[in-house]
Amino acid sequence: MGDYKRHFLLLGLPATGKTSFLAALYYYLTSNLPDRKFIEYKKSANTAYLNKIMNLWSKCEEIDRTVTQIDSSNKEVLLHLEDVDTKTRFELQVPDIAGEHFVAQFTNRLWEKEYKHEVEKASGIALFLNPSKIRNHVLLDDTQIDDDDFEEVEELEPFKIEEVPTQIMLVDILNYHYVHQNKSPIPLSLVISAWDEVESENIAPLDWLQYNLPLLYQYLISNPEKFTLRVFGVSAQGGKIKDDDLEKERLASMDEPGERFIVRDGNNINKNICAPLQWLIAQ
Ligand SMILES: Nc1nc2c(ncn2[C@@H]2O[C@H](COP(=O)(O)OP(=O)(O)OP(=O)(O)O)[C@@H](O)[C@H]2O)c(=O)[nH]1
Ligand SMILES: [Mg+2]
Repeated sequence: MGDYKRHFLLLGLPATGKTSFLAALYYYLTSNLPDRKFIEYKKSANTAYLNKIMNLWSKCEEIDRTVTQIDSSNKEVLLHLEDVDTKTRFELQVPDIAGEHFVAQFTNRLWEKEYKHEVEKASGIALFLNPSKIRNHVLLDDTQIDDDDFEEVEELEPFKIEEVPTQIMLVDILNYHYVHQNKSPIPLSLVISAWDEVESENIAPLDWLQYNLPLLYQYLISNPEKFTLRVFGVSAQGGKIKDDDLEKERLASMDEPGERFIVRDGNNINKNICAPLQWLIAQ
């Protein structure tokens, strides 16, 4: 039985669902759900943090922004897992890092030494995107100014680097990661979170990416020597709990919280919340 360590990065701009996913994953690992792929064979040293986020998740309460926690914006999380089918045991290291950290990588062009070590150790990345938090690109047509409107030029907002479109920021951040890591290509599990909010469109996650973030899509599929890509639509909560009391009540009253999971992988819809990590582990 080989014991080994797999180290993955949870990467994502602020409020993209990283902590909610981790909370849901921890529920899955420690629950009695049938047909689990992985179980926790030994308690994590980060159990207090994991229990805290899991309890909020199970009650459908909003989880604190990771950055607002007093002690740190980076929560080390080390899980001791066993693959149920093969009985292989391994350590899964998934630091829960605040999204602001990734915005700062883009705006300041700097990495902390510690983070560099995280990247060097990583054998895969789970990149989170929240469809309702995307800053869209501006079309050239939107910026055309007629002679009559000339005076308006004076009123244009100054450029703010933190306000560039989401996909530009992500391509840049991903390229940084590619340059500094040791595995080529890097397995990249792209998690489109809050999938419950797009689910009605009945679209495969890869197609969603192509239509909504074409630059990011093209960057990822045209650089197979950099990334091996798989796209998942994931709802860790099962629905909207913010500003929707009825939906929150419906979700919170479900007997089995694991029934809330929605995972879309291609055209397949299931409740296997660990799928994005399972795929990374298999690479
Ligand atoms: N509808 C819906 N909203 C979700 C889901 N998962 C997360 N959210 C919402 O997305 C927002 C951000 O969730 P977090 O899990 O805190 O995101 P994060 O990436 O950890 O954010 P930072 O720690 O700030 O970087 C919250 O308002 C959540 O309620 C989901 O499955 N469905
Ligand atoms: Mg967080």
